[in-house]
Amino acid sequence: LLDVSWFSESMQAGRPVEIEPRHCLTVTVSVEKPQDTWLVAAYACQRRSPLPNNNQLLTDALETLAEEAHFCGHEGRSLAFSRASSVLKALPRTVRRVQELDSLPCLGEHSKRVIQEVLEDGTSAEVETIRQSEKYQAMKLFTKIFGVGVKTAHQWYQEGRRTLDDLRGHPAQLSKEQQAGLIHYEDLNTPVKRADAEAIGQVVREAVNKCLPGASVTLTGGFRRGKPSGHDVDLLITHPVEGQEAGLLKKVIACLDQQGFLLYHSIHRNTFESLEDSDQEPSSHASSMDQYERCFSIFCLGDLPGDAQEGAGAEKPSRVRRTSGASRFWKAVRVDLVVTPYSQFPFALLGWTGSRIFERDLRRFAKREKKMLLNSHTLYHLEQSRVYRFPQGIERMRRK
Ligand code: DCT
Ligand code: MG
Repeated sequence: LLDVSWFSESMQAGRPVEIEPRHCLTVTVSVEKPQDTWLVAAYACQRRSPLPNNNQLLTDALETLAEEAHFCGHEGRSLAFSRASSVLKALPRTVRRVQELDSLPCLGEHSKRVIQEVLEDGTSAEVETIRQSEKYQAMKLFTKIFGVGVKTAHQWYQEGRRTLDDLRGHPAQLSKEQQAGLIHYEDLNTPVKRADAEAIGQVVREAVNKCLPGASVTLTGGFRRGKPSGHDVDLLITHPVEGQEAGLLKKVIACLDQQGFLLYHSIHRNTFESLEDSDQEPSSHASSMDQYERCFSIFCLGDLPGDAQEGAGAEKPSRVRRTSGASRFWKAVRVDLVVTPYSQFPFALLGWTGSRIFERDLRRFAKREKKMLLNSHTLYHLEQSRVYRFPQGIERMRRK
């Protein structure tokens, strides 16, 4: 509040008005939220991973840059932008000024520049140029096809292909997986809701228990992190008696196929050595791909015809049903089925829960800070040359 008496005297005397602190009667200081809210750990596995994203506009921009770098084969650059985005996702409120980010890890100059642009103008010219570019649009379109990676997408782009119709014209050049991906393109790029994922989990659980009573099916991936929707359904299968799971996947797939639930499937056998045979140091390469037996599949998920008319906004779980119905009350959904021996299940569960950056940082944290190698099969102490085992037969012990 200004001392108004002084102010009006000066004005009347025609003196220039210069306001100084001594003319102030009271001073109001507005204090920003304390800095400690911005203390964010450098490893994703050490920071909070809230589901609500308070900085969607910023993280979308950074993820476009990450995606573009990935399309160009610049994995280090792509990872840097993904890490910057992951840090912003951990913040408890919306960023207003770029200076607020000074104390945060993983934010390079380039990321900060883009963030500043978005904060000031609502968009970043660089990001918009990428989004409009022919190459980015074609690469995005192609890599969203099931079974198509960056290499194939890039090759098609180089050959001058730009649209899905350009691919449909040459089906013989596509793998079986890619053909299925193209047929169900729209469905597979429509988010899967939690209720649908749980319905599919239940159908698989019934088939698994028919083939091997006592086996368990666990919904993992983004749904296990609490996400309300995802791009696929990730299911882990195991049995408390180690070894019983061998040969199970084939039987389960045959059972599901017989019931008409599968639009596509391909089984890949496991490539790991049994833990019994190997007390050696596990491979330390950064790939997140594990070596379990798995089936990449496309399920047919459908509401019963009556459900469409009921509606009235009420969301009800869809049911998985046969493809043979005359009406189009069904949707194709990507489902990954992964079979793990019981002793490796905890590591598989941890590895398949995600997110991608969380898992990457967890492995980095284990190696750098704890001198341990972690992957989706095991945990190994590098200095003690020791494998950490999950106690076998724990279920039997519990029952006793
Ligand atoms: N994963 C990983 N590294 C990768 C890819 C996947 O560690 N490069 C792990 C973490 C998540 C899990 O596998 C399942 O993968 P996705 O289904 O691709 O991820 P998601 O988090 O389940 O995403 P969405 O909800 O979209 O399916
Ligand atoms: Mg998933």
